[in-house]
Amino acid sequence: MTKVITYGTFDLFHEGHYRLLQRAKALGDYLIVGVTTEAFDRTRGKLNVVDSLLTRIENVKKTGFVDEIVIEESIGQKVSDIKKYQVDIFTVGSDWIGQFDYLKEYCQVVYLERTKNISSTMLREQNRKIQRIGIIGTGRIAHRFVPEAKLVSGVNTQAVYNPHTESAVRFAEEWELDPYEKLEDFFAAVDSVYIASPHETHYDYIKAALEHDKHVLCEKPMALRKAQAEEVFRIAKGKNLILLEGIKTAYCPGFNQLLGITGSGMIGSIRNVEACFTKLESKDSRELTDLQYGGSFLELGSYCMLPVIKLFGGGYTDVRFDTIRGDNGLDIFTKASFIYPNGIATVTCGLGVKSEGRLLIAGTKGYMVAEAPWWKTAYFEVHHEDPGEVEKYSDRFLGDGLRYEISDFLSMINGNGRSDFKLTRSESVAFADVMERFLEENRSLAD
Ligand code: C2G
Repeated sequence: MTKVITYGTFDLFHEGHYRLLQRAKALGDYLIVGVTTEAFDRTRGKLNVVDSLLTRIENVKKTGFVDEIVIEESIGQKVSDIKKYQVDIFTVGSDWIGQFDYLKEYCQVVYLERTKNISSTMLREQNRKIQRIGIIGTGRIAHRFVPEAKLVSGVNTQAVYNPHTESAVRFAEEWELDPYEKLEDFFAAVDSVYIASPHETHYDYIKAALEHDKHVLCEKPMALRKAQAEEVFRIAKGKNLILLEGIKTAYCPGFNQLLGITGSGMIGSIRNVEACFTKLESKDSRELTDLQYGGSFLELGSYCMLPVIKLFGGGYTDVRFDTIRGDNGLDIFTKASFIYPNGIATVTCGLGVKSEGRLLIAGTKGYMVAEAPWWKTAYFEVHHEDPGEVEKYSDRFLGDGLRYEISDFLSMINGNGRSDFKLTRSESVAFADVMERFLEENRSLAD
């Protein structure tokens, strides 16, 4: 008798799960399925699991393919299950290719092709749709998006668009998605879009997506002009669609804990915010060669402005930019100084100058400090007058951290949980306003 084992969360049970179990059963005579506990899913960083363990087990059972169910509670369990149940074949979907090769020491390992397209209308008890997400753009950040989205239950990344067909096809092959070269067809295949194209194309893509009634998660900087940001938010609101700027820091648990503490009054009234982020880039990178839309401020300014605008708002009385330029005239280092009626802030960004990359928030009773990489907030300290009095805070920042914004995006679409306070429309408009001022001062804005 050939014994087969597979594992999964099997949340919001769909045809991808069904087809996986069907083919897993066909690999042998006896199928064991390990269903993950909520606690295990939490430790491996899976977010938004909706169904209870019992419901998920019931759904797996209902397929009729399963001979035995076990509960998966920890990372090391697969090896012990394989030994304990004398398993011949371990199988899992191809989205895991390579990751379970270590089990080859104990049994045969088979990766079954993942089901690319999940129908959005498949009805379940809760009548909840799987959000079919399509990606516009195929650069570095788009590559990070797919594995992060996989860890958010209830979304399925299934399509990619790039006007350069070759890039779309290559990306689609790597991540098992459908490539599209026509925007109309792409929009028809998805419920919402993630925009990760070059900065200057965001506005047109956002408008097009909203016109096609798609929710939008757009990489930062979402817009480079204030009026454009206001316009797209107006359209989204009028159509009851979600439009969210993807600044990952805004959605991560550690940064929200930090903001919560500033709000508690623990360091008194905030008077100074200094945020610095530098990342050395090679001279021929897009960031340092695109004379119109490259440069340190456009690349990193959104992260650094986030704590400033969150804590002080958009009502500064003055902002000035001091830049150091590279040989081609592009800013390789920028300091933006904001003056508020009751506080001051500096934002420091570097692509060709390296600095410490710290976030410092000073108040009338103490200060908070988060060292680099504070934009992936995992640890920060609260200091007071007495240097010995230091409170230390830490939180989880898992993987590339995009899962947090994807999870909030999904919650907003489903209308459960009010996450929009994490990055409000007026805050995104304020970022666009600063970007526009910077571009006006530093470059002639091309229309
Ligand atoms: N699957 C699939 N097609 C999809 C979605 C999922 O073939 N469109 C497969 C997955 O590859 C996996 C199974 O269905 O083999 C269960 O998927 P999930 O519930 O998402 O569980 P997963 O996070 O993949 O857990 O220890 C757990 C395992 O590592 C797998």
